[in-house]
Amino acid sequence: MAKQVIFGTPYETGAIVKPVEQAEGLAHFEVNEQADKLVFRCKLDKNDIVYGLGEQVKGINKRGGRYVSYNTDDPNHNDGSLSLYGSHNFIVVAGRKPFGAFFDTPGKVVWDIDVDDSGEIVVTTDQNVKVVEMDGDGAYPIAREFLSLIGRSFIPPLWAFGFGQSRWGYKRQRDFDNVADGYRNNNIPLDWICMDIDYMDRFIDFTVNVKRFPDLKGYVAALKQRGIRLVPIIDAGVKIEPGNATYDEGIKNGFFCTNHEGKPFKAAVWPGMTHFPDFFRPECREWFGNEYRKLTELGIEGFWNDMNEPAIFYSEYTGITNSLTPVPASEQEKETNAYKDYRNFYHLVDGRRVLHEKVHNLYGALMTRAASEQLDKLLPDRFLLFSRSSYVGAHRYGGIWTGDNGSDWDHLARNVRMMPSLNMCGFLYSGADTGGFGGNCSRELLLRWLAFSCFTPLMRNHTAILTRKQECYRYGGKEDFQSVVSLRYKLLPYIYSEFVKAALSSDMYIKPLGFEYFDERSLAVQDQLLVGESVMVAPVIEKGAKGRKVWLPDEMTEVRYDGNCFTCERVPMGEREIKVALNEVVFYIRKGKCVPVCKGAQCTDELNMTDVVLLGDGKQYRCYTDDGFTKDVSESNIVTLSRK
Ligand code: MIG
Repeated sequence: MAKQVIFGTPYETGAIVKPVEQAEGLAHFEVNEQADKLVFRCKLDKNDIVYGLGEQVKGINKRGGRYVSYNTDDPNHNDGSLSLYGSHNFIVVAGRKPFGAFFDTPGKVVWDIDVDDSGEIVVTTDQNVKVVEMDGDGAYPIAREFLSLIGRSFIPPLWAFGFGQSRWGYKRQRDFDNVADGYRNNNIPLDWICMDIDYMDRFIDFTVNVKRFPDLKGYVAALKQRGIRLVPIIDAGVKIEPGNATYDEGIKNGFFCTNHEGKPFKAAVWPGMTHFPDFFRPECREWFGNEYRKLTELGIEGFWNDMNEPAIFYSEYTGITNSLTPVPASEQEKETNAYKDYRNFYHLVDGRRVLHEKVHNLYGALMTRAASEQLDKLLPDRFLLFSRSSYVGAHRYGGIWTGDNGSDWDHLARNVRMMPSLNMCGFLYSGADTGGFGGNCSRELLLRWLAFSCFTPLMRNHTAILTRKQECYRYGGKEDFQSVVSLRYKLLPYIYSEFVKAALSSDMYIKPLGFEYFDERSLAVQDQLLVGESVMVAPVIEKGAKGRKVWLPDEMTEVRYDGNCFTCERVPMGEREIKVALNEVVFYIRKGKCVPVCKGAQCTDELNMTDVVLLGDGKQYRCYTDDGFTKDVSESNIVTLSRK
């Protein structure tokens, strides 16, 4: 049962969609009201595990660190960083008396979780916050109750579960042809290619550089014939330039965030000086969302929203900021200039001027909502949409990627640990930049990362401008890449089914092992996960490793895919040392469960998802299938497959 206590007059974030009973006071936290903040304290038992916080660094178990919910563009983050691109204020304390807590505020929240073995959680917010507490029989049922409170996850079309290729630096049609040809000619499957900022006319949203794309509409159609979709980027800032239709209309209607004087606030991002749309206003969301029409009319069916923390290079007040000069971890507690800018502009919320800082964490989420609500009207079928910045609730409107990471093994490990936390907070359609954004990705790292991303709903290879070319076919020995990426397509009947079933039943798609196995090893493991109801993954995430140690909490079927066939072997409970070659992916099927696999294809349009074989020792599998794009996603599309 969930109960809530409201302190002050918090801004309604829209995160929770079900009615929650009011309580007299909090059951798990002691509250201390100070002049300008609220401090919540909760004692931890020695063995309590603290799960949650979505897009955050460190472990699946959050004990031993400070975390700050304050959406931040930090391309150089590491395990000492305090804030990333999204804020997901939900935790579950699992132990003798499990409970969950959601601190619902669009402002900053500071979490000190057993820092220096303090044995307590200290949560600091401003005076206005809604706190929802949930009791339950364990971490998993509590997380599921939370998911039911925040509403159904966004469900993209099937092609969005195919493999995507991206690079900041693709400019003209030729570059996209090269990617399409590179994948098709090398028989490595591909479903979509991202268009980064260079497709636009001088980085102006909703424009297309016609020199680079003389006939984008024709080109979109031609690529679609080959089973490849184009997914353009949209940035938050609108270029200040009379004649830019989006700017003109925004000015005419007063749709932009304002400065102290009530004039549109100016900040520089990629297009130069811009104004930020005031997504807090419904009429502004409708207007901005409708602008996507300029691209859907050309046949575009998917978008990614960027720079919506919002990221600011410099502003009319504060000069150069952190986006161009990253703040070293040691100095992160000092304020950056972007943070100062957040005190320099305002939103209009229900007719009242509200300082951005107070509602900061909702900005990107509301951009996603703006796009999603209108795309839903503009397009007959499901669409792909994912955002960089987010807050709980935005998961109903789109997915997220985890922002700028790096081409190193730490980031792969962090991706693994972050996935279950994101799922707890609603973000089922998520994933990291596979291969890493900053830096040069080695062949080995890319193959290992792809082998893990095979299981994340969003599977996209993305990298920054000036880094080593990171498309799979750029590396020697293409057979290894064919093997790993084709596994994704063979697994799609399972991945798609498990994703949709999780969305429809307020469930997680990726879980910590400790949500279903309660032995000491399973509760402690940080590099193995449960994927859907049948699979456990144990990815190789160590440089130079020929394999790894795997903890089996139960007897399972070990499945090895090497590009030719699946080899299955029953393996006993306990620790196991396995070898995994670079062309292989090894995963486990739980006792009594099965996984449907199909033949695979070069793209989802060509995939036959009904002709499947069941792996594992289970008798039956509940398989979700539809045409891949219908908006009518329902339980009635689930069929029970039985082993012949
Ligand atoms: O300031 O559009 O996170 O994925 O390639 C960088 C260029 C802006 C940041 C995104 C990244 C994207 C890049 N963008």
